Amino acid sequence: MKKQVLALAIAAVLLSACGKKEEAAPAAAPVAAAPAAEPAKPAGPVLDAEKTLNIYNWADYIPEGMVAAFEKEFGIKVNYNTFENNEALHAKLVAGNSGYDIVIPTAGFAKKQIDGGLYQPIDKTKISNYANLDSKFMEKIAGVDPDNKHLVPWAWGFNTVGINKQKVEKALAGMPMPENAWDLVLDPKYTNKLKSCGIAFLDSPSEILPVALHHVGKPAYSEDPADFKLAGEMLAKVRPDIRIFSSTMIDDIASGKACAFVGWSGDINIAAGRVKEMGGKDEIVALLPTTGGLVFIDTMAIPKDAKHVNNAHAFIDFYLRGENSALMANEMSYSTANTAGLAGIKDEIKSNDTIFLNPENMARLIPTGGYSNEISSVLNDTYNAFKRGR
Ligand code: SPD
Repeated sequence: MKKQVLALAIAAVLLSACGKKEEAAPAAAPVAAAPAAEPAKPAGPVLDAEKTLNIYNWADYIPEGMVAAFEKEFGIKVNYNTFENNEALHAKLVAGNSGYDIVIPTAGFAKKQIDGGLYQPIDKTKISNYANLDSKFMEKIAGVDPDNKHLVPWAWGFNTVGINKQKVEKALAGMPMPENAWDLVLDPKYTNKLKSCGIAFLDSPSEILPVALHHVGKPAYSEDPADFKLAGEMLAKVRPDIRIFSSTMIDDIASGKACAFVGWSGDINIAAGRVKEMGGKDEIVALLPTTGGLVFIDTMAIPKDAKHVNNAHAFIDFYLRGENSALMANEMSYSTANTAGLAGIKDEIKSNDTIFLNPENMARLIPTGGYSNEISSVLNDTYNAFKRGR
């Protein structure tokens, strides 16, 4: 551990020596005439002449006020748009000229985007806070992005089963909870009962198929069409019981429209907090299935045709400040790969074992991965047939 801290400190020192070119950010207002001997204040980061930054991120995935804080400090106008799944982002990138300077793909999904040359390398010399990143995470991401050339972690979490405890207990009417929480949403024995209070699924092939494949005993990121057939048959059995397909289900959960859901850990925790804030009595819980939740690591990347590359680096550097990563974990209930953020994370978040997992739960998680372009038609067809119900 000590070694890691030392390594991070050394890296921080090396990175702080980065050069500055082009136009600097507006300097802070002078306070008083400085004595001649005082060292000059470091210049701000290099920015583009056009003070614009276009960001494309998942819905409900940034602390309130973070964009405004960046705009104020750097004098940059941020156009911030959201998408609902990796497929939507992918289509924009493949079409080209997306107009975005920063996008937030999931690492496993981004592999084919990297291989297809859709991103430009990150210039680490422009990111003084790069050393804040946890080397363990960077090694994981290097599996899809060798040498961490293109992807910088945003947050991580896992796809899992969530429930509204009181509503589920009532709908199950005395039937005990299954040992494996995935059965609540993937076994008709349970879905037949829970349909009365509403079952919601994330709406995307790459969110549902890995979970379904894993549940039928196949690799989550299988490339074998026969495995998809099996997963599709299993999904078809629960399809009549599913009420909602959505990738923005926080409100549906908090307002009681769904009682059991395949969702993202942080979004389920956000919904739980919202119910409490509204004085609701129901407990919303993200469960830790015995066979594991599906890990994802979301990352920042700069599209190859981005127009405001310096501004993008300035934002990435800003986001990697310890206090901003802490804000992210505190407000969005997702875990961070930023070691400098840990001290600022609230105890209630640190002690939530669906945000900061203990080693046992961590070991159970289904590792992150991605599908090749070759299997994507099988993946999409299986999902579409499931959603259509035939
Ligand atoms: N509220 C949005 C959270 C975004 C989570 N990204 C999930 C990617 C999983 N593949």
